[in-house]
Amino acid sequence: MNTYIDILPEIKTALLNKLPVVALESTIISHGMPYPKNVETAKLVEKMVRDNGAIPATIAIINGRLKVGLSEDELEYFGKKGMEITKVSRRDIPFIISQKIDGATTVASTMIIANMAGIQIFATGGIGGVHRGAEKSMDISADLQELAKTNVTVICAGIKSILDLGLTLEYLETQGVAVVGYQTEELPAFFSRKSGLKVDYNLTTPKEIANTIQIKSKLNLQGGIIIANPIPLDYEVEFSSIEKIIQKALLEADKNNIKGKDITPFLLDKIEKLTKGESLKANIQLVLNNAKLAAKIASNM
Ligand code: PSU
Ligand code: MN
Repeated sequence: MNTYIDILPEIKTALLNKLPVVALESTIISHGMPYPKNVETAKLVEKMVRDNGAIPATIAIINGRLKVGLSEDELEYFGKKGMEITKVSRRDIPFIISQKIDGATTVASTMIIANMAGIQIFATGGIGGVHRGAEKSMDISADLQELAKTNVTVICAGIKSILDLGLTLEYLETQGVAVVGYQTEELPAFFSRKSGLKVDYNLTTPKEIANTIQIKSKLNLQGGIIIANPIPLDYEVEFSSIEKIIQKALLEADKNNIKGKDITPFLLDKIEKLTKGESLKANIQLVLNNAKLAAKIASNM
C-alpha cells in the first residue's frame, strides 16, 4: 500500500478478510449539499450500507492524507468547511497531497483511491458527464475517462439532466463503459425515473450484477461499470418541472460566467434554491437508495 493513504482499521480488516466494503465520495458532502444536512446524510448513508451487510468507506483528503473511512469528527469538520474545500479530480491528487491540504473527492478521484485500497463497489448520487453545449465548451467530466480505465463499479441514480444525457451515453459507449439499468430498460435522470433514453443492459438482481463484475475482472477488462438505479417512486420529481428549473440555473451560470469545475456545484446549489429544498429531499433519498443497492452488490461478490 502507498504511504499517502490511511485506511480505518475496521475497513482494513474487512478488506483483508474479503468482506463487503462500499466506497462513498466526499464532493457530494462538501459541494453537493448544504451543512448540516450534508453531514446528517453522510451518516445515514453509512448506516444504510451497514444495515445492508457491508462496511462503508467514505473517501476524502484531509491534511494531504488520502482517507479511506472518516471518523465522526473528520466528517463533521469536512461537512462544515463545505465549499471551501478544494474539489479534487484525477489531475489534482498529487498537488493536494504535497500542499498538505483538504480535498473533496469527485467520482473520478474516489474511484482512484477506492481502487488503491482494493474496494470495487462505490455508491453516489450522480456522476459527471458531457455538459450541454459541450460542442463549444468542451466540458466533459473527468469522471467519464476514469470510468474507462479504473476497475470500480459506480452505483448512481443515472445522469442528472443538467448534462446532455444523449451525448454522455455516446461518450461512454466510445470509452467502452456499459450503463446498466437496475430493474429498468430506461436510463434514469437522477430526480426522475425516466429520460426517454435506453440503458445498455437491464439487470434485475444484485447477484446478477456482482456476477457480471466478476466476469469482467477475470477477463482483465479494465474500467468501471455504471449501475443506474432509479430514484424511489415516492420521491421522484417530474421531468418537465425540473427541466424548467435547470434551464434557469444554466442561464444564471452563463450570466455569471461560471466555468470549469465550478459549474456542477453552482448548478446543484441553484437547483436546490429554486426548488426550495425539494430537490435536496429527492437527492438524499436517491443516495440512500444507491447505498442500499451497492451494499447488496458488494455482499454478493
Ligand atoms: N452530479 C450530481 N451530484 C454531484 C456531482 C455530480 O448529480 O454531487 C459531483 C460528483 O462528485 C461528480 C462531480 O464526480 O460532481 C463532477 O464534477 P465535474 O462535472 O466538474 O467533473
Ligand atoms: Mn467539467
